Amino acid sequence: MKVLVTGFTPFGVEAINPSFEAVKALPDKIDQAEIITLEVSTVFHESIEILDKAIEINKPDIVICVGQAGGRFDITVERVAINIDDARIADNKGNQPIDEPIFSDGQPAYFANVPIKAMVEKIRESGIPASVSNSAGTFVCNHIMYGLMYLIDKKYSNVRGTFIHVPFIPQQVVDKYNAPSMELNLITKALKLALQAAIENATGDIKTALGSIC
Ligand code: PCA
Repeated sequence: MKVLVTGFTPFGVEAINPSFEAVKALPDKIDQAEIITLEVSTVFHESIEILDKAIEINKPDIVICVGQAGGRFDITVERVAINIDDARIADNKGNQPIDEPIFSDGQPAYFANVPIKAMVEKIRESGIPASVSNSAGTFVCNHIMYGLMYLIDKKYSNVRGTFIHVPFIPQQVVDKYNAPSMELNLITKALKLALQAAIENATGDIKTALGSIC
């Protein structure tokens, strides 16, 4: 089995992106699965093109894209991606789409097709806070998750995947008042556990109450 794991380049005012820092620290193998890592630019559409090429070349069974969610305190495994770009800030090439569909021939939304609850439970069992998220936002992270699930729908029907958001690491919040952070080694450990759960629970998710009440 092959697993492709991507992280993003730094964006906005940040000099570092904990997603790729954690991804590049992953081992080459988890159980019997080969782990392939890739840094993706925080740029609308270009990110999906890079991902598409990487899937074509590496032929992974599972694809997990990872990104920074500054302000979240825990590891969040995303359930759904929506067909909209609505950027509050520009991406790394100055693009700032507002209320534009990602693919005009795509579904309004796609659900993750890996066992997200098994992934969350496995992380929590090791004492690291994690939850299911029902929104990946409307910036480049939702964009690449939507792109991944669109590509799976249109081209790579045997691939399974989702997106995982990770918090800031401590060095990013030194000058931010009251902002949560998580040690990089814990983020890497959580990603490893999430990948393990995705590899182990290939055929389906577990039934456990991890929904949210607003
Ligand atoms: N986080 C951003 C885009 C890149 C990243 O790491 C997001 O949540 O959309």
